[in-house]
Amino acid sequence: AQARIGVTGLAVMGRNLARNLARHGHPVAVHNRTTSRTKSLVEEFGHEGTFVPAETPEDFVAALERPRRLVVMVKAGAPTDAVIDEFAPLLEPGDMIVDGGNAHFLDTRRREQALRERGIHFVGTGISGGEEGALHGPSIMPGGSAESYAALGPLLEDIAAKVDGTPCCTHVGPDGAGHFVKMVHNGIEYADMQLIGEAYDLLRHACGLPAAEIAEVFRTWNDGRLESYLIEITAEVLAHTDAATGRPFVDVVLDQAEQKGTGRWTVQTALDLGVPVSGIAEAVFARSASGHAQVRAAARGLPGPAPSRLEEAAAFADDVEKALYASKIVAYAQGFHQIQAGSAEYGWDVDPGAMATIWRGGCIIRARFLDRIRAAYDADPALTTLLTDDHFAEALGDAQDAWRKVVATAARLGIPAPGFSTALAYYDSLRAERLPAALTQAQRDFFGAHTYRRVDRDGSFHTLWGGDRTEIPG
Ligand code: NBP
Repeated sequence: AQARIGVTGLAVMGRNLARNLARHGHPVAVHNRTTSRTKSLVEEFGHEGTFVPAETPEDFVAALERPRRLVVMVKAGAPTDAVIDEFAPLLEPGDMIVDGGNAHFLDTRRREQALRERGIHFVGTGISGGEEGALHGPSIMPGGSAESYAALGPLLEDIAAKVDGTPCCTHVGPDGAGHFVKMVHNGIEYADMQLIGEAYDLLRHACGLPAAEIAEVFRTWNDGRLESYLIEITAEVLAHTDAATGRPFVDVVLDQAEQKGTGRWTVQTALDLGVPVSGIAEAVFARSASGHAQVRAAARGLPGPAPSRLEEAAAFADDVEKALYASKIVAYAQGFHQIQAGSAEYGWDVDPGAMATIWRGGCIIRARFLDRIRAAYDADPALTTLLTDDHFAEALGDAQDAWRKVVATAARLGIPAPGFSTALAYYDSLRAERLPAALTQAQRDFFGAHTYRRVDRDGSFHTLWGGDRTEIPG
């Protein structure tokens, strides 16, 4: 055995991850179903480190030091099961299969359990940062057993992104915890992108600013508390001119956003867990709505307000910055709520502050903001919601007037801002002394005898709505 670790599945992600390992001095066995990929990797990048090419699964497994560390980077879904079925019979107790694909965490739980019965560690691992991240340092979210992390962690931490010397990799928790957290990460990414999109749209259509000027606004924001990869690339995109037409690039891109499914998984899972991730859900729905071209075409002629423009663009841009920051706090608070709910449901004991720490670099949502989240959980590891952390509560308090103005302006001018609106509604729902949920519950008791609890006495009750309306124990 000559290799410390092996990677099978050498499309963009696997190839770059293998190169990252080799560049860090770890001899890496490489294998791919179609052997030409293995050959071209070694031909093109063999000089970067020690690669041990293998044509067959048997050769690949034989090339690995024991306990074996086998990283699978194939298309998520059936291919992952096919690869596990192919390799597991060749492994021995104590060996590890690391699935770095975008698997659903419930698949990971199923696979982990099946392999655990055979003594093999299955380590479902979220890897974020795309192909550039895989090569230069991704954010890595490994699940699986603590024992497997002891053997794998140092290697993964070595190739992960670093922020202030801290690797963007930590053991998330058992079985599917890593893929769960990666899923929520992607959901938060959807929400973040939607909010940025709305901020752009408001500046464009409420103030009439050209794309290039909005790029400048985003550049300014990127020097402040919103500093992040997503804000940075937004400025780049908005400043870009289409070579063919000379128009702003953003104006020649079809306005229908696609999705691969992790945002949808996040929302589906949140529904199952009963966690309100309205910011993520609005973002997923906004992408779906954008894609329904026929419905949009049918509705295009519906009446809206008379066109008007805001005069004070600079002041409004400041308000939008505040609305964006406040809405972003809400989106992250909801995402972290989901992580804590998933952790409780599946017994993972995920440390939310550690998740903020490993998202600071390597991944798409990397941002200065995540330091604030980590600080919030450092200050109070049992924090119920991020909204009440001192820093965030103060920021929300400072932003709320502007936030309301922006949401009201969007409504008045007929500019859709579902992300900003739902974030504000969530904030106000949590603040409310009394919610109309009391009425909802009373209605439920009326039509379905679902009972209700009272504010002044313990127990559950039912009113005889169809009779003399006396109250009886429920
Ligand atoms: P793809 O998702 O395009 O998968 C291609 C790889 O899967 C090839 O190596 C292919 O082998 C292999 N494969 C397939 Br398809 N079916 C197979 C089977 N039945 N048996 C063995 N191998 C099979 O590659 P990717 O874009 O590099 O992504 C890899 C994983 O990483 C995915 O799960 C993806 O969701 C995840 N991910 C991707 C990104 C990204 O930015 N692309 C980011 C984060 C995570 P072949 O060469 O023989 O066809």
